[in-house]
Amino acid sequence: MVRFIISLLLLLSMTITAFAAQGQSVYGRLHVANGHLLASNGQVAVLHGMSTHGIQWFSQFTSEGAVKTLRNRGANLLRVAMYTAEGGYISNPGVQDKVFQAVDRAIANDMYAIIDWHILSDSNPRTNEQQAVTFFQNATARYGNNPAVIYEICNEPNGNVTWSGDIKPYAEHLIQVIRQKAPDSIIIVGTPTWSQGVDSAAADQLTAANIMYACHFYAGTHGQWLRDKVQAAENKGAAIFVSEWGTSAADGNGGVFLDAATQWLNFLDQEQISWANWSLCDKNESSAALNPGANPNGGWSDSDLSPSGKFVFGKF
Ligand code: DCB
Repeated sequence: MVRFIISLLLLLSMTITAFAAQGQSVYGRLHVANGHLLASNGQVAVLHGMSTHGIQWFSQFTSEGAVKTLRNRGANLLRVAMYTAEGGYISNPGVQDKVFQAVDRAIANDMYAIIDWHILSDSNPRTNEQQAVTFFQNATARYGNNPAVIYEICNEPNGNVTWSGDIKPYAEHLIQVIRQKAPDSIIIVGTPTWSQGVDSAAADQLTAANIMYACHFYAGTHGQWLRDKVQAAENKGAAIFVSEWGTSAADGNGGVFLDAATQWLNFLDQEQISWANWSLCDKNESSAALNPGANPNGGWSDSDLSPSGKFVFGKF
């Protein structure tokens, strides 16, 4: 009986160690090996957190108080989504200052930060490739090889865009740019069809080190068929990062689909795949984690959290 209880406790503490939100001070420099994201000590690192909505619209939810609250609720990851179109960097490059401010706050709170070049309506990453080069030169001039910073070079390629013809050559170019100042940082590469085409990336992988491939899902739209694709990609040695997912349908609204989301998170836990949820904002849409009018300075109680936010904040 005593032995049983001891082994139960041991199992419990192992589970907690495996899934607790360890900060950068514990995990240290991340690297990719054998299709997994690993901490500096070689154990699997699991990052759980939130993506901002478009930083050109919702930077107020990356205030010092907001980021601290996110950390206190257990997140160890903040993804900063900088749209390229829709009033983002292409028409307003000054928006990068909002990105850097948010990233600085994540680092100050012992979190990892993803800098996301959020292509969407500009579906092909090659469309604004030169601007991407400039932006990532700026970002790496500021953060370089900082172990807390992860570079995501193309959110969701979509439309008539292929892995081998468009995304892979774009990635090879941007990796070479980023590597000049950030030789070891993790780089996440988006995949075709709104980052669901992990199969085409896995079939024709990049040869650079410390590369991960994005899989994005929305629980009301994408189900078992996409988990099967992730599993198959992992079986080919591709490292997967769910850098964006929602409890809603793919348009960011509808639902929320919490049973389907639970199935997804169980799968991600089992595979020890890291994730960031869309999104940390108070927009009147079901994927938003905060209720409309939530305080930008953080300190949110459960009544400030939307049904999606309550669910997701309970999973960090
Ligand atoms: C992705 C985008 C993200 C988008 C969410 C939800 O797009 F990365 O930018 O966010 O998923 O659609 C939404 C916001 C809205 C905003 C809109 C446009 O929640 O408030 O108005 O962006 O800026 C996806 C993901 C998957 C699919 C389609 C889209 N899909 N999409 O599988 O069909 O068309 O935006």
